[in-house]
Order: sequence, then C-alpha cells, then structure tokens
Amino acid sequence: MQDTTKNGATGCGCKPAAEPKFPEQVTGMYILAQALKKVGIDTIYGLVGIPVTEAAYIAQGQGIRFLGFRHEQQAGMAAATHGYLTGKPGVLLTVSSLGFMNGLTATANATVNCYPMIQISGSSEREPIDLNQGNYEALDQYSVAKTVAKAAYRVNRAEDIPIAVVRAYRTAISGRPGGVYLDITAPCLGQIVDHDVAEKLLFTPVDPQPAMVPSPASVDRAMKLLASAKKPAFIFGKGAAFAQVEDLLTQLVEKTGIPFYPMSMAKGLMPDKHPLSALSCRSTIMEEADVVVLVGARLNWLLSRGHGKWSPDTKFIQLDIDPVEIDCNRQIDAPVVGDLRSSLEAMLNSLPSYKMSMDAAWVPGLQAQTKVKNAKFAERLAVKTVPMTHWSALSAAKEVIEANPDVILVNEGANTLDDTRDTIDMSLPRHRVDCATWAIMGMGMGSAVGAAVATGKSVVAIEGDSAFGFSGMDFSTICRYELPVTVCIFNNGGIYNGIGEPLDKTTDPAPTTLDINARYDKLAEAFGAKAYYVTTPDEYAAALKEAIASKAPALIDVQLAADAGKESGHIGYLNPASLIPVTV
Ligand code: ADP
Ligand code: TPW
Ligand code: MG
Repeated sequence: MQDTTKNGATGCGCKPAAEPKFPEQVTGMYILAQALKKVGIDTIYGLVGIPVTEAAYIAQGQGIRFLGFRHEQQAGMAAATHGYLTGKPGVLLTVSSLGFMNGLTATANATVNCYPMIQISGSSEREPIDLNQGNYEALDQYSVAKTVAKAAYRVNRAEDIPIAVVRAYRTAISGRPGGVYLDITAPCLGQIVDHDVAEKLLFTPVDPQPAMVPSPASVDRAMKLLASAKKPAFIFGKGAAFAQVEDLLTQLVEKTGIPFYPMSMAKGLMPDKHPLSALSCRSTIMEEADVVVLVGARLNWLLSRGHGKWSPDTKFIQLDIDPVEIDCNRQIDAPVVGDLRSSLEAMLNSLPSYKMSMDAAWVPGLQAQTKVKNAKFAERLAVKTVPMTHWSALSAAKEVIEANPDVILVNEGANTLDDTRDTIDMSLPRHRVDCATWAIMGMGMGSAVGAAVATGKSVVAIEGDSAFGFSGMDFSTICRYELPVTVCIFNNGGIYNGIGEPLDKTTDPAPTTLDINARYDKLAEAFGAKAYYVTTPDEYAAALKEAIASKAPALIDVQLAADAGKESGHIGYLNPASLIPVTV
C-alpha cells in the first residue's frame, strides 16, 4: 500500500505529537479516507487549506477522486448535484470558518431540495473556540450548521471517525434526503491511531437507505379515491426523479391513462412529448382536476401552496417519504407515506382491483389544449429576432439540445430559467438540474461539474448573465478537469434585462444593470476553452452543435438585446410592490 501518511502533519499548529510510523500507525485523515471508501464514496469536491489539505492529498492517494474548486459554494453545488443524480451522497470538503460558511450555503440548499450530500469541514480546536479566545479561523461551526443542515455531527477523536462517517451517510440518504454536516476538529484529523485498531473500526453500513413500505390501508384509500376521479392528474416532482422510479410511473400512467404534469426537474421522467403529458395545461389542472396525485412533489410555493388558482374542491393524494410533509399547506385526503418505489409498486399491484371512472372527454380536452398552446409557442419561436430575445436564442438551443437528448441541461436565471424550461422538451429522466426550490442564483458551474463528473455525460449550462456571475470563476474548474461542458451565457446586460433606469438623478447604473457589452467569451480564452460569440440564432445553433460534439469545455456568449426579458421573469407577482418613483 502506498504510504500516504507522510503528509500527515496538519500544518496548523495542530500537528500530531509525532509523525505516525506507517504502516503501524495512521492519522485521523487516513481513517477518514478509509471510512469514506467503506461507504462507497469515490469522489470529493472541495477547496483545501488548513486544516484539510493533507486530508485531500491522502484521499487522492487512497484512490478517491478529488476535484478542487475556486469557491466552496460551487464545490458544494457539485456535491449536491452528484448526490441527486446518483442517489448516493455527494461529499464536500471545506476548510474552517469562511470556507465552511461558503460551503454551508450549498448544504442548506441541498437540504431544502432534498439532495443527499455530506459537508465535511475541518474546524479549529475546541478549547479556544469555546472560550472565544481568537484562535486561527475559529468558529463554532457545528452550532451554525445545525440551523440549516438536515443534521450536524462533530468528531473529536480519530477513533470516532468511522462511526461518524456512517452516521452522516445514513442521515443524508435515508428518509427525506438532505445535507449533513460533519465537523472534524484539526487535532482529531492529525491524531495518531494504531493501524490495526483503526482497521477494526471501519465498516460498511447494512441497508443505509431502507425501503419504507406504506401501510396497505393508505394505499387502498388512495386507490379508491383515484378510481372515483373524473378528472385526475399526476404531478411528478424531483423526489420521483431522485428515487429513479420512471419505470413504475410509466406503467401507472399508461395503465390508467391518467395525464401527468412534471415539475421543472421532473421533466423527462416521462417524455415531455408523451401523449399523456399535460405540461401545457398547468392552469387547467389547478382549476379543474378533481383528484391530483403528488408524486415526490411538495405543495409548496411552486404549486401556489395548494391555494391561488387551485380549486377548493380538488382532492389530493400525496406520495412522500416524509410523514410531516402531509397537510403542510392544505388537507391531503389520501396520504401514502413510504418510499416511492414501494408506494408505486403497491399501487400498481392493487390496480387490477379498481375500476377507473375518468371522464372520456378529460384527456382529449387536455390534448386539444396542448395542441393549440404548442402551435402558438411554435409561432413565437419561429420569429428569429435579431438582436436576439430569449425566445429566438432558445429556438436555436431547442433544436440542438433536443437532437442531443442525453445531454444534461443545467439552467439558472430569471427569464433565462423560465423560458428555457418552457421551450426545451426533455425526454430522459434526471437530465435537467436547475436552481430549484429556493430559486437561488449561483448553482450553475458547480452543478455542471457535478453532473459531468457523476454521470460522464455531456452538459450544457444555460445561464443568465447575472446568474453566471455568481459562479463564473468555476468555469476554470470545468477547464482544469477538461469536462464536456458547454456554458451558454444569455447576455441581456442585467438582472431581468439591461434597460433598468435609476429612479433618482444618480449617474450610477440602475440596480438591475450589468454589462451588455461584456465579452464573456474572452473568459473562456483565458482558460484555454473553446470560445464563441454569437449574435444570431443560426450562429448560436452552429456554435452549440460544434461545442457539444467537441466534448470539451466551451463557452458561448449569446448576445441578446438589452430589452429582452421582463422583471422577475414569471414570478413578478411575488415582488412586495411594483416600482414607485421616489425623489430624494
Ligand atoms: P418539486 O420541486 O419537483 O416539486 P420537491 O423538492 O418539492 O419537488 O419535493 C420532493 C419530495 O420528494 C419531498 O417532499 C421529499 O420528501 C420526497 N422524496 C424524496 N425522495 C423520496 C423517496 N425516495 N420516496 C418518497 N418521497 C421522496
Ligand atoms: C443568491 C435574485 C433572481 S433572478 C436573478 C437574481 C439576481 C438574476 C436574473 O438575471 P439573469 O437572467 O440571470 O441575467 P435574465 O435572463 O432574467 O436576465 N441572489 C441569489 N439568488 C437570487 N435568486 C437572487 C439574488 C435574483
Ligand atoms: Mg440577464
């Protein structure tokens, strides 16, 4: 075995009392790498420095892939996306204090989105933190993390590292997945343990993601309600994509003939172009469906929390692993609490005992509406406006991406998000990753790296110019690891657009204004990637096609008009007030 413990000193004033004598002795860092391998972790995303530099070197030396980033938030977004796409927790490694805080943003976001990930952070020694004595990068990280992570654990003794890693792993992946924080103090990372003692502490957990079978009574209640429905509909959420249940959903939809509506990241679980896809009929489902089956989708703000356009008479069946999600915003008439595979299997098994009573006109009505809406949409996309709008740019992206359906699409922005989601049809599951439940900006480059590394597939990231700014420097990470990622920046010169006008007499730019003349393609040149600057839909289509085919890092600056895009995209109604002229 390679002696990787020669890098065992932490370099932070927390060096082990003596250098470990390998192979008889090992450090906490060595145990950490071994413990991660035991639970099947093969990749770490992170950014090193005191006290975790050697931990990363040792992990790499032990055969774990380490991807180094320019900002911890992006490393965390990569870990979270890795977790979402593979179904196994992604791992983020951060340094203490600000590195930890930067990464914690991604851990919090993972928790909100139900992505499994583990943030491992070195922290400085406990005693001066607890007395607030001003030690190097001192912060009570564990207490901070507890407020936003699914759970937090702290390890103070190297012998506890194996059990702590297993606990973090189980917590991240079982029940409702989420982001788990694992704090390892610097002295613990450097602590020396006899190798044979350490070996005996390592183990692989048995059944870390146990099936959670729903009660037969809950399945029966749900099936009775579904069978009674005249205008039923399924709503698929990203919980179903995470649970990889597309096989069962396809059977249930096709056997019952009930239409389905996918939430943004559930697009592709069944093809958007499927005859039973009601993608264009969101309002009709809200207003008219009498029974709606939520499959791994929360009735949160993205579904108007069950109010607004929703008919007060609609009855809900909800399939979810988390019992406290039920009745969160509105009464759920038939909760089915269990893991989706078990719940859907139970429903499918009992299906022959029920006779559906769906109105014969319901699906044809939705299909007719879909046809009309699609025709209108196609008309809008056919106008190849130059300078480009989001729509004319997206007509080009649609053509190329739909011809490359196995490309994973990463997407963030406001108009850039909403219009891309509405324009580009997905046909494969887990091929769309976006800013999701919190609608945050700053997931793009990290998620693109995570998606490419976790799946080995090509990735296209469609980014608003503002959205890109949050993670842009990690384009260099895409380049350093030579990943097959094409980043498209929709430059309309601002947040929402580039025509904001200051309300007072300042000569400063408006709060929403960015750089309409910026040449983002020059950034790609700096890192040796393929660089394109496009001003027409045809140029964009040609560049995108070539970039995807190259399977190499590429960046396309997609020049839009400054007046392309409206404030807040589709969710302007959430602003507390519209702009009122203010004089100072
Ligand atoms: P969307 O934003 O696409 O509507 P959400 O993130 O709101 O999706 O909802 C995902 C839901 O899926 C969460 O309530 C979560 O508890 C649930 N979930 C995640 N994994 C599973 C699983 N394996 N089985 C059942 N439910 C799951
Ligand atoms: C972490 C607020 C929502 S959307 C957006 C911001 C800053 C950018 C929209 O502009 P973009 O797209 O990306 O250029 P487009 O096509 O509409 O012009 N900080 C965080 N998250 C959010 N959501 C914001 C700020 C916001
Ligand atoms: Mg913009």
